[in-house]
Amino acid sequence: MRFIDKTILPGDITPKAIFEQRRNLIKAAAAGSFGAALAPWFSREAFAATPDKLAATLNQAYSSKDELTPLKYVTSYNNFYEFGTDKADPAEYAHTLQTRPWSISIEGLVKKPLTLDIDALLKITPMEERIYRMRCVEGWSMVIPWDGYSLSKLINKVEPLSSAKYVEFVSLADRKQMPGVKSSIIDWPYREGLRMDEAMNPLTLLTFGLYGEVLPKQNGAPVRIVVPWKYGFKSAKSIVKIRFTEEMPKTSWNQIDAREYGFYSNVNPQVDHPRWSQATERRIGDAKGVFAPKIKTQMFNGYGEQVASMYAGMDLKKYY
Ligand SMILES: Nc1nc2c(c(=O)[nH]1)N[C@H]1C(S)=C(S)[C@@H](COP(=O)(O)O)O[C@H]1N2
Ligand SMILES: [Mo]
Repeated sequence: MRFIDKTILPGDITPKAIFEQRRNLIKAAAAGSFGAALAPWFSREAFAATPDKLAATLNQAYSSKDELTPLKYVTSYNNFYEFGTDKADPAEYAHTLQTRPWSISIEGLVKKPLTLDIDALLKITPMEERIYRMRCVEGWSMVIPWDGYSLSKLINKVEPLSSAKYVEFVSLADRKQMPGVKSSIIDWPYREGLRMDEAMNPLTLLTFGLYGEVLPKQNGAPVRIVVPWKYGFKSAKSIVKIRFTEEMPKTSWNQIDAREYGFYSNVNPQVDHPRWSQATERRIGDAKGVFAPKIKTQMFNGYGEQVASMYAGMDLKKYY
C-alpha cells in the first residue's frame, strides 16, 4: 500500500483577488493590526468548533513568497497514519483526538529535564507566522503559513549536555483516540529525529497553528515539528516527547524501509527515491488540479542558503 498516490485532488479556483486579500492580511499582521474581521475566503469549518486564535506575527525573513495553498487542501489532503493511510482519512477521523489536557516531556541528555503542559509550552516565547514550502516524498507540495517558534528556544531552556548529538521526537500513539494505530504498518509510536544542529537551526519550527489559528487535528494538533528543507515525514505530528540522545535515533520510515527513507531525508532533486524521481513536484490546490504543471524541485526545498552549510563535505547520496 505504501505511498500509492490515488488521487491528486481535483483543481480548485484560487482567484488572484483572494490571494491578494490574504497578502494584505499578512501585511496587516506584520504591521501589528491583526485580529480584524475574517476575510471571506477563510473557511472556518476546517477548524475546531470554537477556533482559538494564535497571536502570531509574520516573520518575513523566513517566509516564502510563493502562492499559498488554500486552507481546504491543507486540511483535507494529509498524511497521518495514526488515523489511516489514505490521504482523506485524517480529515475524517482525527476529530477523536483529544488535544487537551496535553503535556510534553523533554528528557534524555539534558541538564534540566522538563514536563510542560501545552498551555505553558505555548507561552515560552512570542509566536511567529512563517510561510514555508512543504515537500512530501510522494511528489506533492504545499505552501503553508505555520504558527510557532524556533525549536531552539525550547532546547535552550533544557540545557542539553555536550554528549547530546541527536533529538528524537515521539508522537502520541493511543488506540482509543487513533483508529490507525490498530494497523501494524508502523511500529508505534511514530518516531522521528534530527541531528542537534538541525534541531537548533532557526528554521526548525515548533508549531502550534496554521493560518493564524490552532492546528487542525489532522495537521498534528496540539503541537508538531515543521522542518521545511526535509521531506514531509520528518515533521512529526502530535508530539508528546522530545528526547536528547547520543546515538542516532531509530525513525519510523527508516524502520519501514531503510533503502527508501534515510535518516537525513533532505529534499534533493538529484537523489531519486528507489521507485521514482524526486526532480519535480506538483502544488496541491493549483487551479489546474491534476493538470497542474510539474515544477522543478529545489535543493533543500529552496532553503539552501540557511541549511547547506550543515552538510558541507557530506556525500548526500550516501546520507540520503
Ligand atoms: N505522527 C505522525 N506524524 C507525521 C505523519 C504520520 O503519519 N504520523 N506523516 C508525515 C508525512 S509523510 C507528512 S507529508 C506530513 C504531512 O503533514 P500535513 O498533513 O500537515 O501536511 O506529516 C508527517 N508527520
Ligand atoms: Mo509525506
